[in-house]
Amino acid sequence: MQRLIEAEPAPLGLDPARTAFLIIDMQRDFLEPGGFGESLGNDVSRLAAAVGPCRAVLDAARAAGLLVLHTREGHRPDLSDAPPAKLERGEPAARIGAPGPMGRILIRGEAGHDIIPALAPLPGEPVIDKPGKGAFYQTDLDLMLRNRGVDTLLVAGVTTEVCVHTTVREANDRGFRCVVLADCCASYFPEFHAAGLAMIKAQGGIFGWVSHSAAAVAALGA
Ligand code: TIU
Repeated sequence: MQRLIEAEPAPLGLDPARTAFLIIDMQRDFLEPGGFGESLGNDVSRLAAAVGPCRAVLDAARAAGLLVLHTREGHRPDLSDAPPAKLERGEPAARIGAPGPMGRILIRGEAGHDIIPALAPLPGEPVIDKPGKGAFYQTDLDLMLRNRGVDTLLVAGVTTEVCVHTTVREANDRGFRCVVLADCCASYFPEFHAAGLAMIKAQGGIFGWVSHSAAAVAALGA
């Protein structure tokens, strides 16, 4: 059954059977002190506002039977999937792979790499481990979405202008309609969050739509 979600630049029709909720990198490494985000010099408390709205949409998406997918940015313990150009940035003691209070920074299997407990995946919900900022790069996300007949993505996560933006740009070029839920995303830089959302919906929705959690919950519950 077709639903309508309030969005900018215009409302968008969506079929729950062809819509997925994609939650990007809501990991301890980005949201909690002692992880990758803080190692880059960021105030990680700025991301907390996205958790509640994200949880509300997650509950609605599960109730509506949407495909829910979670992504995590991170690397193999031997760093063989991490480009040198990514590894060599930052203070040596705080680089990817360095030890921290939540284990080695941005490494798969470490505590910091986990999704935060409030948004923990349920058994059966795909978790996509990605080595880059975009969720399509070197992953099987595209295959999973096409196998399920998905054409529309509701997108949440962090950070707005980095992994959310990169993923939405990748998805748009692959033919997916992306609705970015503004209050379910966050950035260490409020001005980048605002500009990132503005860029998506400008020019008639040049690479997507922007909406918010209440509109998504309303559309999914209708
Ligand atoms: N640093 C920053 O803003 N973001 C990232 O490094 N990765 C994601 O956005 N997930």
